[in-house]
Amino acid sequence: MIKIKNILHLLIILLLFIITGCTINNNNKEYKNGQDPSNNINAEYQITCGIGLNEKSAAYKSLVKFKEIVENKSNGKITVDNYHSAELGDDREMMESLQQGYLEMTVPSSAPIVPFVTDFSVFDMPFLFPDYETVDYILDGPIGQELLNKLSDVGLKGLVYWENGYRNLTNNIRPVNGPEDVKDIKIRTMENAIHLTTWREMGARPTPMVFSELYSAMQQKVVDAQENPFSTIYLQKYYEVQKYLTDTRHVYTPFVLMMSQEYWDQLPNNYKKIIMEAAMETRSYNRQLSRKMDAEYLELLKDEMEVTILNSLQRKRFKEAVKPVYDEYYNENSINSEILRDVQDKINSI
Ligand code: KDG
Repeated sequence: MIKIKNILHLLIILLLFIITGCTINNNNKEYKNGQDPSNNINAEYQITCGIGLNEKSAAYKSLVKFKEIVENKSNGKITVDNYHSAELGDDREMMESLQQGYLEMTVPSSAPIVPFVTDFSVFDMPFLFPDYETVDYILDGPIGQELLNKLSDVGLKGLVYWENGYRNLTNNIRPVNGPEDVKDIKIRTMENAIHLTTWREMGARPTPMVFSELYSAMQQKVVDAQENPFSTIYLQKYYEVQKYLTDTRHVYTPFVLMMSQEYWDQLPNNYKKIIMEAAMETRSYNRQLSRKMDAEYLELLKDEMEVTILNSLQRKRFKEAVKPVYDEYYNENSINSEILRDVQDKINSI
């Protein structure tokens, strides 16, 4: 009698499961559409990764390459499923998902990392990196690695730096040739104190906002301006809702390829080696692709927007206008200004 009752109980639960179509849980994870994407039954490990940029971005193309390398080198024992366009949340949400074990990998900008590891704020300093040579020298050197190591203290395993790129200003109010032209312009920034301070110093009115809300905010004129690399401006179609573009190149933002530390720790060493090899291979692939696309998309944007290319004197005036941001950074007790001093010393030594 007990046996029949148990079987009936099981059948009811199974029926409820089928009727409700409730989300498939796999390793404590919930997928947005209720489907478990790891359709490879041989997989021992399944990595799900989310980013904010769309499928045409260098970041997503680099994730596809990462997937290819990892699945080939592990003979399908590790599978990678990639999501784009903030389908799994914005940068902060995805990093929190890594910490909580609901997601294995993400690639945020360095700016949203700052609330987790303050020292990443060094990358938000305006006009810090004069060129790609200094970017690669710092990111791939001891200072860059020291920052990646700090992520482990907050449950995140920093692998390598990919590239978001040099950020440029777009707006709907007027052509911008100097800092005085951004006065009173409502500009969206990433959720980051230094970005806010930088634009306030120039007389603009900055508003922090997650990436996924930016297009509609400009469309509805909630903000007049934003700043992002040329590739993002083109691929997110910001030219549809923005009239003027200036190549300010005011900040270089890296992406950080990172995993859940908890997930990383339980991987066998041979699989950790495969993942690190894929991260290193895609690092150079990503930066080469990012730099190629940025140059190409600037040319395409010239057909869509009124573009101002600053001369050295104009760019110098922007640098002068944001100098107080450095004074504030060095005087701000809560920030480890030693890292900034190290970075500046190393850049000056090149
Ligand atoms: O995943 C995309 C985000 O990293 C986002 O930060 C991109 O530069 C960006 C922005 O302006 O928010």
